[in-house]
Amino acid sequence: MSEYILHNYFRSTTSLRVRVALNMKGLAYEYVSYALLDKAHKSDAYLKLNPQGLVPAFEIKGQKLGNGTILTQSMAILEYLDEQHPEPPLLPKDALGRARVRALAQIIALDVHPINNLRVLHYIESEFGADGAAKKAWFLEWANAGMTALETRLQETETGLFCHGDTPSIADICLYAQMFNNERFGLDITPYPTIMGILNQCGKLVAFTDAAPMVQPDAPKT
Ligand SMILES: N[C@@H](CCC(=O)N[C@@H](CS)C(=O)NCC(=O)O)C(=O)O
Repeated sequence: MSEYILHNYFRSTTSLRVRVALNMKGLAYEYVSYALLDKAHKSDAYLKLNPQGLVPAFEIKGQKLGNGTILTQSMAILEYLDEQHPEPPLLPKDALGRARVRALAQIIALDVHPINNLRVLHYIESEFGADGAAKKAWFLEWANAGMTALETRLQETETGLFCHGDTPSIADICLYAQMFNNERFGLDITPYPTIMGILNQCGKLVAFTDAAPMVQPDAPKT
């Protein structure tokens, strides 16, 4: 019996972040799917788990912390998992290293992902008439801005096989997850050779590939 339930969706990149971390830590979990296109994440039942109506939500069975047996916000969940299950670490041991890794992760988690999220794309469509081409242009503008900044930061000496040294951290997790959105919108990755190299390293790790959208139980069978 697993201790955790991940309320998520195969294509959700924030869910994917948590799946990678769980895999890295070797933690089993129950997978509960909410089809975003069917608005399952806006159901009353799901809003009780996460009033934001966003996936993922992470349930710890049998814990009584007030009402808070449900964790939300993927980055908070990653840090919780890292604190509870320190091996292998998702953050460096030194404070400067942690600040660097969090900054790299946040380029994606705070400055790219939120403005390219499904609800934002729906909103610019319904309120401002953005068609498919306009939504793609919107996505690419902000994703390329983030990738450009990240590629520049990755020229720093702390970068190794991964974003920080030779082991994966939350920065690599965010980058790997973002890659799937980038691909869906046809972002050209070739201007970002360091990012490409790091993604290649992530792709060698089963913890990452097992978290990929198309191998999840709710992914469409092809
Ligand atoms: N900051 C939140 C963002 C969660 C989020 O935006 N999840 C997306 C899927 S990747 C979602 O639920 N989107 C549904 C929508 O936009 O309606 C986190 O990191 O957990």
